[in-house]
Amino acid sequence: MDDELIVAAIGAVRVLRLNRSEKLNALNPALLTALSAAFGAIEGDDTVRAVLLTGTGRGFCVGADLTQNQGGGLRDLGASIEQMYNPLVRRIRALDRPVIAAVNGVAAGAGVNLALAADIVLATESASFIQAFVRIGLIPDAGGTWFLPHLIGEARARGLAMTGEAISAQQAVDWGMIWRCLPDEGFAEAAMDFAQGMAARPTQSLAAMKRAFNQAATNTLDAQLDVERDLQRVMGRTPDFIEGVRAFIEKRPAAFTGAPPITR
Ligand code: T3D
Repeated sequence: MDDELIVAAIGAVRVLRLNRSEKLNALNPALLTALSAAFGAIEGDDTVRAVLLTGTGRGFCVGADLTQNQGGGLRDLGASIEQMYNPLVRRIRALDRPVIAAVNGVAAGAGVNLALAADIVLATESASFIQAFVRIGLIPDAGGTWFLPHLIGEARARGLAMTGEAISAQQAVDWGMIWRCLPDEGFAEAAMDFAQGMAARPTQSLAAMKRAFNQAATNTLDAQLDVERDLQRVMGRTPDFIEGVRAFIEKRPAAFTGAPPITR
């Protein structure tokens, strides 16, 4: 099958739709390879100003395809994580464009953590999030042991990981794990509208925010103040800053282009 991932360009939004609905979009090597290729293509394409990651059917993604482990033989899970999952999470975090995960249904295992790697997570109200790893004797991977305590604190992180209990989309919002829960009806359209809105924002500023937030996780306040100074210096040279100020003075909406900083 060669359509495990459906890739579509809608305006400046690149839509990546996981497409193994019969398996709730479980990740097999073909799908992981397609995701990697899709992000590689986005990295080299400045016309893309936002990425929307979502799934087909009633699931978003239920993590690794467990049928790979059937038969009793030992697989090197570390190799799979090193070659497939970790590069993907690093790519999403490092991408200089916003990534929006639209969680259209159940998310489990690495599927949850793939969503949490995104900059903004939207979920349909009937979606649920399950750190299912403990149910099969694993630990949260794809960044789970890092994302969870940072987003929701140690107590909830450990509780979710160690019990494997599901939480609803609304609970995920209430705990600060995701950005917003939206009605099931019209979810796909609402997520697309949101992504289009992100694509119309000042792309360079969003990219610089990602860089700053990535560094903030390990920096002292002192070091982070320097990071902000340096990034803001660059932002001050972007056409979108000039346009943003002009639009404010002229009392009209800004028309951002995402163009790079002026170097002269
Ligand atoms: O490379 C590596 O292996 C290392 C990386 C590991 C990272 C991981 O993500 S490990 C964790 C993997 N994920 C899970 O453990 C979740 C397993 N799935 C479930 O627990 C349940 O499916 C759900 C609670 C998520 C949903 O339950 P339900 O009742 O709504 O659906 P279902 O009937 O269980 O699933 C529907 C179909 O999807 C079913 O197929 P069938 O019987 O109709 O042919 C089911 O087998 C399949 N499916 C669901 N999850 C997976 C899967 N097939 C393969 N792998 C899955 N992870």
